[in-house]
Amino acid sequence: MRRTLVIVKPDGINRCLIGDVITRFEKKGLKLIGLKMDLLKVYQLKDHYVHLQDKPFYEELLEYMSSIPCVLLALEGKDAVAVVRKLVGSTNARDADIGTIRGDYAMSVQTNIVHASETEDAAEDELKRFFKDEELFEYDKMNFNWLYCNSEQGKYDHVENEGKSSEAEYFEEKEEIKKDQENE
Ligand code: DAT
Ligand code: MG
Repeated sequence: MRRTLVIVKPDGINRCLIGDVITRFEKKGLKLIGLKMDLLKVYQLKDHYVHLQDKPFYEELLEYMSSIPCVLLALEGKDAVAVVRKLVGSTNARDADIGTIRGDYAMSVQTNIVHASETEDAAEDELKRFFKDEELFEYDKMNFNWLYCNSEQGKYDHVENEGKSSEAEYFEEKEEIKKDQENE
């Protein structure tokens, strides 16, 4: 399972979209493992947006993101980083696909409702930047077995022969191992 960060930005807060944004991720099947409101500090944002420091809109971006509190979500799921980016849509909300959060709710390249981590490495860095360890939770959620099949849950990971992904193959493999052991 992977973890990723989503920030409901100041425009998302002002447009009364916190609930809608959380609902989309929940309904998709992502597990909320952290949730809080926080006024983001400029020093945090300077790290967060370091890749944009030479852009003309950089100062404006820092000011906008620190203007009012944001809502931060830590989400967990299989391939969570890529899945969340797909649900969020492309940066320029006018180009974003309909059905995505940005495509459905926004008109701008900057006031585009949410931030979502771009890569798995970035996600881990960003979660550390904005959440303390004790603000992220591990718990069993009862929809897990309805969301993922056995191989997606990693139940066959111990099978030596890679590529055995279906349940039938797994049990065939187990039978063979059992027979071999009996014959030894
Ligand atoms: P994303 O948020 O899709 O990961 P990014 O990392 O390139 O996109 O940019 C981060 C944020 O910076 C983006 O959500 C809004 C702002 N931004 C990006 N391009 C911009 C532009 N041309 N003008 C104003 N703000 C921009
Ligand atoms: Mg980005």
